[in-house]
Amino acid sequence: MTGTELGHGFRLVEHASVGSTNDLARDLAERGEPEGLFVRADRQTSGRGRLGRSWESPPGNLHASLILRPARPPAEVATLSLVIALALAQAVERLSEGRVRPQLKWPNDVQVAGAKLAGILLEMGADGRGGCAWLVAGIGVNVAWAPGDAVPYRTTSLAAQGLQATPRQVLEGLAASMRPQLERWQAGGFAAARVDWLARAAGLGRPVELRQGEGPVSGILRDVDRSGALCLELASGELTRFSAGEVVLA
Ligand code: BT5
Repeated sequence: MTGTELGHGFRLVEHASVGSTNDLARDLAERGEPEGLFVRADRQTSGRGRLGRSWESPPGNLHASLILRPARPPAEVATLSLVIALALAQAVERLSEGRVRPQLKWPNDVQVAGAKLAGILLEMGADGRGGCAWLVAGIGVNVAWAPGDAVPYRTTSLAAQGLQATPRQVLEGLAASMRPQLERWQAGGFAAARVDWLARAAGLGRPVELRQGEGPVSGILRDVDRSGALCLELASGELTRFSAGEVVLA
């Protein structure tokens, strides 16, 4: 077993600079590392987002990847990004003593007042029997720095929200809020976290555009259902569920 005790049943290894913490965690997972290990780096030289996008990862921000071996059905595993984003939002709220109240944008963003604070990137390995052998949850939080005009939407950092913290402090807070969330997910899936998630949902009842493989779809964001799917009300009045894509709030 690798790492030192982080608390709440998690372990930690730390590096100064890596390509991507997800790559390190993935290698360890493939070599049999038990779940519960966070790999953290001060900076990443090729941090990534979803769909091959890059993630700006300067020193002062949190870049960490958690190895999990989820025991729920593989179709549900993607909902861990919703649950981890919820845990992160709770951790930030607690660290700020209630002054910062993050919202959640389906499926993987944590926002403050419409600006992106953090993102989650899930990567999984198959077990050859239709299941998931390992999952790596990459978590990037803008603690000290946000990219500003370098990206095509609004971003923010904890520092910009008036919260001074080290990446390690944010990770410790996240570990504390993540443990009960993971246990609840393990017992009841996303359905058990849904009410808490919706209480922080950004854009409920508002017009959104969902960008996805078959082209953009516009509608009113009505719900995220018990399976974690996004429910949009289309112009026809029809309610349609989506399991992947990117929500852009109008
Ligand atoms: C995400 O992707 O939001 C997932 C980000 C996951 C990063 C963590 S850091 C630890 C671990 N190791 C990794 O290599 N990755 C994970 P996505 O929803 O695709 O958003 C990516 C987009 O966000 C980019 O295309 C940029 O426009 C924008 N972006 C890049 N850096 C950003 C930052 N620091 N803050 C806010 N937005 C950023």
